[in-house]
Amino acid sequence: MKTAEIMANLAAKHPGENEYLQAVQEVLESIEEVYNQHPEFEKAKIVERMVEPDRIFTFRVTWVDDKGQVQTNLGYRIQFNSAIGPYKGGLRFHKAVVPSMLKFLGFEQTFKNALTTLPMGGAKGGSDFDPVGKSNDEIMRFCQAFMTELWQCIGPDQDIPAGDVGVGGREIGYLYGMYKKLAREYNTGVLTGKGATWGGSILRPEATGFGALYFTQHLLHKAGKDIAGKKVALSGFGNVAWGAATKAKELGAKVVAISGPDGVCEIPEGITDEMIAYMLEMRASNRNKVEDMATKFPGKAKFTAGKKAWSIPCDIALPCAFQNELSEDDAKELQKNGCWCCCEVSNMGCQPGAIHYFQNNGILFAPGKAVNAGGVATSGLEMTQNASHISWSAKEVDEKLHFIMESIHEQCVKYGTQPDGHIDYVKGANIAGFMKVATAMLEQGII
Ligand code: 2IT
Repeated sequence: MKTAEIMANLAAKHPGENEYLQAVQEVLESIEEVYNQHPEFEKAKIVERMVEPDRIFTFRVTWVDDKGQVQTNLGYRIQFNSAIGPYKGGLRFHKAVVPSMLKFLGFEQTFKNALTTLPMGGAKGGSDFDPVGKSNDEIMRFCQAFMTELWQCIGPDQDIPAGDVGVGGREIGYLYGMYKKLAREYNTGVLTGKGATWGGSILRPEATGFGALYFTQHLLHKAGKDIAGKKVALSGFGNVAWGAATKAKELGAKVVAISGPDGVCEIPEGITDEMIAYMLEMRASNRNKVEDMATKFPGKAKFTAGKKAWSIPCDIALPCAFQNELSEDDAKELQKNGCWCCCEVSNMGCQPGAIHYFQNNGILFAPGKAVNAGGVATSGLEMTQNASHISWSAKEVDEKLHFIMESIHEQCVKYGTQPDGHIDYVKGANIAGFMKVATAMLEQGII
């Protein structure tokens, strides 16, 4: 495989799509050696086919705001790869959404879903709609307008969206309501992350964060360590950060920082249950300000404007917010302040320079597509429950999630253990996911 040549071709076809190119580059670097041992992959041009989405839907979404003004946004669904199952992946509502962002996410999703042990292909979608400052009614009208186009692209056996940044249980509810009206289909399996009373899986809201902590525990145990008593700094305060904070606290860690676009809240005594519950209210308010935590809990949470969670001394850093949120300089600052482990919970949360810095300086590091796969895995469990018209208990779902995260960790160890014995989790996750998708593509012929 000629990585440089493939990257140059891709860059020429998708000029300026830096996030997409960054995600592809990381995977190709990891798999090059294994790929070269399989001439049948080269002959079938597996990599050249895998880096391009199967298809992209783009549509206009027009809705009316609370002032009666007409608003227009763009909507997308990118069906990336269906080699191992129907298209599956979240919807992101964020003002910075552009095709490059959704292509990177769809590409990552393909490998992540392959790691979950479940038969799901990769997809991503969303809109440049900005939920910040919107009322509940505006969110509903936007979701309904978005679905008037999206419904044609999806189906319980074709493509199953879920939430991502800016899309949680509330949005999935409005989206499903409109899907039902348009499609006259009452199969709840068309979306995951639904409400508990209408087909949603118990533990799906918590699953990304819980799964991330289960993975972190496996990684730490493998390195002869444990999370109990350790200081954890995490970024964000949305659904993923909430689940991660809940489980970290339950496992005996002290969550000493959460952050938002406005700055960081340092919590020297560790986050409390009340604060964790308040994270949900902060998300629902659409204010997007972590400062609200300090206002609500004066003396316990100390807000500093313009600073990241990575400025707070910790043992373990958990990026839980957005891509490229942790730079090489942040990685250096973390290490200086005593951090020795970073598990990426957000998709591509660390910049390439940060990953290389961690890896070259003995800091344990694992990539998002392994660490955060518990979210989509539990979406897969939700699909299974919907298809068989049953609901599992929290215990059943949690056991399955545990099993899946352990299996993902094992796959990373299997494919990522280096000749000197240390485990390269980036390589491990990328090679394991790639081998599964590539084998499926090969067996299905040139399509
Ligand atoms: O990035 C992700 O894995 C998600 N946003 C969840 C996708 C899903 O289909 O549950």
